[in-house]
Amino acid sequence: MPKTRSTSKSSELLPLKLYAAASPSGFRVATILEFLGLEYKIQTVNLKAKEQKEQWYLDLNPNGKIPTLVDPNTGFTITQTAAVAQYLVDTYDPDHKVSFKYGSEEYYKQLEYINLSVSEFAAINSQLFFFKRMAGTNDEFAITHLSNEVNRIISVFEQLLSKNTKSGLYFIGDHYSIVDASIYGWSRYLAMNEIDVTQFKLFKQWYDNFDQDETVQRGVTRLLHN
Ligand SMILES: N[C@@H](CCC(=O)N[C@@H](CS)C(=O)NCC(=O)O)C(=O)O
Repeated sequence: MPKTRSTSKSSELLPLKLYAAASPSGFRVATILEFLGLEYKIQTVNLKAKEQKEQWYLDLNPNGKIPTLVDPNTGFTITQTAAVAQYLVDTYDPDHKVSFKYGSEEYYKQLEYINLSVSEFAAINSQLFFFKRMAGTNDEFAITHLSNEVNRIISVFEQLLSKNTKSGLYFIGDHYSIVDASIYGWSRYLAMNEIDVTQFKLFKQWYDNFDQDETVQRGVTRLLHN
């Protein structure tokens, strides 16, 4: 069972350090840090300049991608957004503001949806983004296949949202969680990937609400203007 630190004494905590960029994975973690009310400093990693592949960064994150979180309060360095999200709630969310109680049904739903978010939604969107904007060729087969997959996953999200009694507001239960933050990352880039979400009514409603949330916007703004 995870051990949490008391956030009531968060003023005694040293600021956490987030290595990130204004990109889907950066927005996911910044949003969670904001929801938890944690102090954090951002070091922007210049992805275009390939700073993420420089040795000093690879020493922190051998996978050479953002984000990386360094927590001076525990001495831990964590990479991979799903692991960072789990670490943050295990360590700093004893009251389950953005998570669910260990061992509950909602806890396992959280695990399930986060896996869907990182292993399919994020990974496939990221490949689609590459073929649409970076590959320099027009590979119609890849673009059609990946666009169909993204649409399929959003239709799964639509079903998940409809199953929640708070239909269209939160993925699980009656409050935002690391699941919403995780799915939000690539949801911000669907228009850029030319994915039209108008047919997914609950997903669109969920996205608009989350995107307009003041706390979410604080994290987004910090990354955009760092
Ligand atoms: N599985 C990783 C994916 C992270 C990722 O794809 N980060 C992108 C930005 S959103 C990145 O650093 N791209 C630069 C690169 O691939 O070199 C995670 O969840 O943290």
